[in-house]
Amino acid sequence: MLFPLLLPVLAFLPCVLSKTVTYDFNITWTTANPDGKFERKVIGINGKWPIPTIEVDKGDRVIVNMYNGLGDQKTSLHWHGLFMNGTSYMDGPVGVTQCAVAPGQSIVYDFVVDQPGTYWYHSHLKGQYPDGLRGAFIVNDPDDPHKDLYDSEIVLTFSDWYHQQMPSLIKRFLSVANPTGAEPVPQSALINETQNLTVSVEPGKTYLFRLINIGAFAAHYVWFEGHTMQVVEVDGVYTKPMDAQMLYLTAAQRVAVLVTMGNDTSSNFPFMGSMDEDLFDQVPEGLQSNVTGWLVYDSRNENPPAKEISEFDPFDDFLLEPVDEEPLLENPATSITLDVVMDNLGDGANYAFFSGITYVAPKVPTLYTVLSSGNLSTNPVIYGYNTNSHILRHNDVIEIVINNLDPGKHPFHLHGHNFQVIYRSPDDAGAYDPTATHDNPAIPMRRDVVLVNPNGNLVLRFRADNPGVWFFHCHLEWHIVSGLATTFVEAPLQLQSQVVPQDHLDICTAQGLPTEGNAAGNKVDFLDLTGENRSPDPLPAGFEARGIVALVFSCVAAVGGMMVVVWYGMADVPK
Ligand SMILES: *[C@@H]1O[C@H](CO)[C@@H](O)[C@H](O)[C@H]1NC(C)=O
Ligand SMILES: *[C@@H]1O[C@H](CO)[C@@H](O)[C@H](O)[C@H]1NC(C)=O
Ligand SMILES: *[C@@H]1O[C@H](CO)[C@@H](O)[C@H](O)[C@H]1NC(C)=O
Ligand SMILES: *[C@@H]1O[C@H](CO)[C@@H](O)[C@H](O)[C@H]1NC(C)=O
Ligand SMILES: *[C@@H]1O[C@H](CO)[C@@H](O)[C@H](O)[C@H]1NC(C)=O
Ligand SMILES: *[C@@H]1O[C@H](CO)[C@@H](O)[C@H](O)[C@H]1NC(C)=O
Ligand SMILES: *[C@@H]1O[C@H](CO)[C@@H](O)[C@H](O)[C@H]1NC(C)=O
Ligand SMILES: [Cu+2]
Repeated sequence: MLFPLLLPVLAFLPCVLSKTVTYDFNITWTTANPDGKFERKVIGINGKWPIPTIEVDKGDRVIVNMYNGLGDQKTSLHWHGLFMNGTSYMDGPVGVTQCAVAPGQSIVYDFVVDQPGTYWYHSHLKGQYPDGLRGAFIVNDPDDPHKDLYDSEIVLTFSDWYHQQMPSLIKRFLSVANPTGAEPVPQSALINETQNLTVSVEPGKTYLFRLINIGAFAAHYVWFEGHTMQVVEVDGVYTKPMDAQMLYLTAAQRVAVLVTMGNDTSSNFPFMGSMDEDLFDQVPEGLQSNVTGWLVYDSRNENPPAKEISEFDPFDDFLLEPVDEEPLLENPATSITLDVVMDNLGDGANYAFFSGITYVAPKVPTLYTVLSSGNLSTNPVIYGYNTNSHILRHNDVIEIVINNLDPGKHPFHLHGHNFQVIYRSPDDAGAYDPTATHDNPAIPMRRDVVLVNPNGNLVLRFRADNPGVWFFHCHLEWHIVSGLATTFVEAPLQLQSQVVPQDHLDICTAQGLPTEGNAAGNKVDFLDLTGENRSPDPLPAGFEARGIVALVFSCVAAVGGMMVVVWYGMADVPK
């Protein structure tokens, strides 16, 4: 009897297979002590920390009902690496595609995941995620080209850990008391938000390890003692397998590797995350920058300490080739050059600049300005000076040239896309010379976070085939806080067919924030930016960071000197 009824259902089976996965997330404070040295408040979900892994199948629709139960901080969630194609308003960065969700407010994130592989999710409100709101997002794929090469998969997150909370660290970092812009150094390194993690393995089996750096600042050198890795995916892009003994995993990068276990169960093996101390201005005495986990072949074995290695010699991700063999994108219609510089502004704090502009969020999220500005949406002026907005024409090939005029390493991330990495200079090469001949790879590596070398340069390309407002920024949280970000307004006229859900707009309205108008909230005259958010004024001519350092130190010395005088004065004079 049921048979005729089932037939039409079977006809729709391919659609039926994509399911909807719903999560109810109450963002709440809890406490944790992941390095065993200091218990502190952390941002968890539903009273728990670490926060849950989101795991779905390719093609699934994901609905996250998020409630901000923090009481004292706003928040948001970003789905790192997912393109949000057609739903750019679900991307999550505050000031770019939405307002911050205030305590007591809710938001629904609702999107379809059409990419396979290894991602993560985190708060995208200035510097918040290192306080705990960071977790893995895994997309399983029945068509994984490497699926016959492994028996099962294991997710490992790598991160850095601060004992102090971000708001107090940021306040000190971005102040006249820190004129050189020295970034706070983490207290510990973590794997899976803990230390001394053990992973049970079976001899002879091959595992797919999904390695994710969910940290704030430190890149990790990663290796498995006595085992070779085979890289098969970076940032959601399947790659032809390549052997690697050691990886360099910057903040926000993901790498999936195949590791085959030996047959001998008589010993267990350490695997390591070692924070790149080059990133730290100064390495505090006694800092334990290494974190160890163990492949446990037999729980009766002891877990040996990691062997000291003589040098860090990581695998070069530039050599990878995507499985899909997407060819080099030729003849870019637009080339955008971004010069990275750190400098002081008039308030004495140290800021980060892309071509002379440090990012300051606008009064109206840039996406909402696009949607309320009609034909003026193609004029970058309306988005405000300090958003550093660039308009990309629909389907153009876009080239981004990054000249790192700074001695630091920076991992750059683009929302809404991955990009081809067509050139990366070694250290100290200076600015990119477009007139020189470069042998660009015929099939370039693609990913969504890439490292630029100290005082080096980098050339990226992508096609503007995803209308949206996409943030492009350094993924060191300290540098997003100090303004190393720019906004790509991609295909604004095509984007205007997207409709922001009412609950997103209500979040702004309930806080008295505008949802229409230019960066200054002016919806009458979009070209009048009076009242827009601006960075502090530049330093008076002739003032330099060194001057500020001298000034601060002489003040400190003067205050210190006076205190000594007072102290001596108050001490009893010995008879
Ligand atoms: C992990 O082991 C090391 C070495 O024994 C120890 O110093 C550290 O406190 C341990 N970490 C945790 C969180 O227990
Ligand atoms: C979220 O968690 C907080 C703290 O436990 C609780 O007071 C609040 O009622 C919860 N809200 C929702 C919507 O679950
Ligand atoms: C490590 O953490 C991930 C996600 O946070 C989890 O899926 C995985 O099972 C953990 N691995 C181990 C060995 O506990
Ligand atoms: C483990 O044993 C299998 C079957 O005997 C063999 O094919 C394989 O090469 C061995 N692996 C190692 C790492 O020795
Ligand atoms: C961390 O491991 C590296 C590589 O073996 C070693 O050079 C370094 O001394 C270790 N650091 C600490 C603090 O143990
Ligand atoms: C935008 O420009 C198009 C083409 O020039 C024109 O047809 C349309 O009326 C304009 N729309 C507005 C709102 O000005
Ligand atoms: C977005 O979707 C459009 C239309 O389906 C497609 O042509 C384009 O390649 C997609 N872009 C990205 C980045 O996924
Ligand atoms: Cu940076």
